[in-house]
Amino acid sequence: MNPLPPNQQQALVERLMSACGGAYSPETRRKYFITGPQWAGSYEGNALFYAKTREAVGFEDVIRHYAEVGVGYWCTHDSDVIPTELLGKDGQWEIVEKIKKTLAANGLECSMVTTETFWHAVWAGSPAAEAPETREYAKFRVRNMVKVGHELGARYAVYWPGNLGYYVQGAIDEMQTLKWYADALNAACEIDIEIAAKRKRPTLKHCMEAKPFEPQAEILLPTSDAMLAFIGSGVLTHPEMVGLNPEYLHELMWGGAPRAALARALMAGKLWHFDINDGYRLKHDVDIAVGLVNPLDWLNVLVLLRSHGYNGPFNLDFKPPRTTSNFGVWKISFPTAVDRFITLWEMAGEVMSDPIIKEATDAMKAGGGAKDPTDVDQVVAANRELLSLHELVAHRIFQILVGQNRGRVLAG
Ligand code: GLT
Ligand code: MN
Ligand code: MN
Repeated sequence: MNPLPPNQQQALVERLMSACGGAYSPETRRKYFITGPQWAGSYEGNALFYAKTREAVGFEDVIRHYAEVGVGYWCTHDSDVIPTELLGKDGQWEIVEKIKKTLAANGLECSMVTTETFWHAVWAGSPAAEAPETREYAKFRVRNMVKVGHELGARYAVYWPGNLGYYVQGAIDEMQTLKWYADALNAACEIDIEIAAKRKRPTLKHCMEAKPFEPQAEILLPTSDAMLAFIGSGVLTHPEMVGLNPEYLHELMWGGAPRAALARALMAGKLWHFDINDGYRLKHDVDIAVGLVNPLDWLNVLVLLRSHGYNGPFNLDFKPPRTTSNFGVWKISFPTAVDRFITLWEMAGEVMSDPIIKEATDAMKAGGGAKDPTDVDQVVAANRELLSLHELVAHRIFQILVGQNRGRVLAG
């Protein structure tokens, strides 16, 4: 093949994307509660060991591109769109007005707002640092974001505690730090109750997000389960207003089963928001797009969520790879992530109504009819053949994933 000059490369990308086929229309994509973060669309490809590979894009472009792709909802950190120095000042409200106009012009809604409490130098000692002024500043930031959230029409607020942890041991008292962190969440909930009453809107759903390894060496609330314990520990003044935003990869990173973590959150009635992406166990936060690493597990995740009526947002919290250009972010990264999600969601419906899986599951639930359940040999014998169906169900789900249930046959 001859080298392809740069001015012909976008055409190639477009031709190969359309050759892929299988794309949903923007109208179809908008029917799902899929949300697009400002920080994902504007990610410039930089990280600890990486320079930027893409140009900066502002919220006007990000929102317009999401609209073109068919992502109907947008979310943001405060400092993604408002310079830190302007937060809470008049200049903030001018920007918020522009955001409202841009959302309306593109037919998007703001689903969620989140407070950045990890990036700026002020958070070096965490949002629950020793100095009272740092903690007052943290309260100011979360309260301010609740106000902005109501103004933008958001229904959710997310909190990733970021630096809540330590590098060196003994420098912080874990109990004290957790109580101080609770003070910030309490401040957010209390102002939310006031604003919601004035505006005759429901209060926001305040969702905590855990990440096990970064950015501190040791993390005080590393998993969704740790956060459930924190919510139920008595330190929150409004625990009923606080739930979870688990991220698929963050549960996988510590070696957990994301499905089981989600099930525990569902059992607690706290699965309110869900960051969708993919990656590898026991590695850093690679934020790969949904379904590119673990499609079979993702299919099963969506069976679980569909079976138990999850109706919150699916937030595209992935990072378009730094090998992808600004053009590729909107031509490849977002449309393909959305389409894999929709495909897996619809496939989950196939799993749920598949007659083979249904019959196998019903048979296992009915059991073998042992007359005496205190007779261990009888119980084992009664289920011996039925339990082979576990493996058959797993195989059937694989067949659904690759289309064999619809007659796709390879070779032979
Ligand atoms: C940060 C983190 C994400 C969180 C964001 C929400 S911040 O990018 O890595 O997983 O969802 O604050
Ligand atoms: Mn996330
Ligand atoms: Mn992540």
